[in-house]
Amino acid sequence: ESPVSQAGISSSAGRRERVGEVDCFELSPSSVLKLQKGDITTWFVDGLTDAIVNAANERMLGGGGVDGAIHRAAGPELKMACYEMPEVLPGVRCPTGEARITPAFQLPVSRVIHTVGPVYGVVQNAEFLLRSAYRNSLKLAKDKNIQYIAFPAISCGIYSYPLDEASKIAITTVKEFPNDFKEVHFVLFSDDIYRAWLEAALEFM
Ligand code: AR6
Repeated sequence: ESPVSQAGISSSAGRRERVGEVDCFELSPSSVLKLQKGDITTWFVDGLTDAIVNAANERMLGGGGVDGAIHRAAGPELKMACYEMPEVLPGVRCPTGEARITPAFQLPVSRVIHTVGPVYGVVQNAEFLLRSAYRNSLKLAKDKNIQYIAFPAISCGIYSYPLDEASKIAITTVKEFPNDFKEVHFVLFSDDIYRAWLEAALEFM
């Protein structure tokens, strides 16, 4: 029995391949989507053309969850770099749905892309804003010639986006992006989130 059916997930995707702990799906003949469980602060490919995405807040000065973990691992220079980003409104360096880029300092990747997902249940257009957060992160990465990018599950912690909806949005936004990245990764912190992403990838890829 395959690991997929053992996990109780309806199997369909012919283009899924499991390599070690990583699930791989073809985005294009030269581009792969990869899902794995893990800690995004230790993820890297080459330290030159790679970036991780941070699920930040509009102030961009750190916080809990993955944001706190990324700031701790990057060191205090990251907060200084964020602080220097211009405010577009008082206290707002990155409006919800947009993205900003900084160096990564002590992290093993070359850059950190900071994006802000919606707080679920507070705004009407949460789906649009979550899509925008993924899409604007991908656009910024492409502008900066990033070849390898890793996302966490934006809005799925403190901002409490339901996992089944968030995973569909994340996977379909990456799939629909005209991307020529070598690899787009999701590094997912817990079993339930990893399972939701795997189900969405099996359904939509
Ligand atoms: N690696 C990968 N994923 C992680 C890690 C990690 N090291 N740590 C946590 N996660 P959250 P949000 C997962 O709450 O919902 C912050 O205070 C976590 O399990 O970090 O977008 C910001 O400053 C969850 O699946 O982000 C904002 O104020 C996912 O990362 C607010 O939280 C996102 O959870 C943003 O809330």
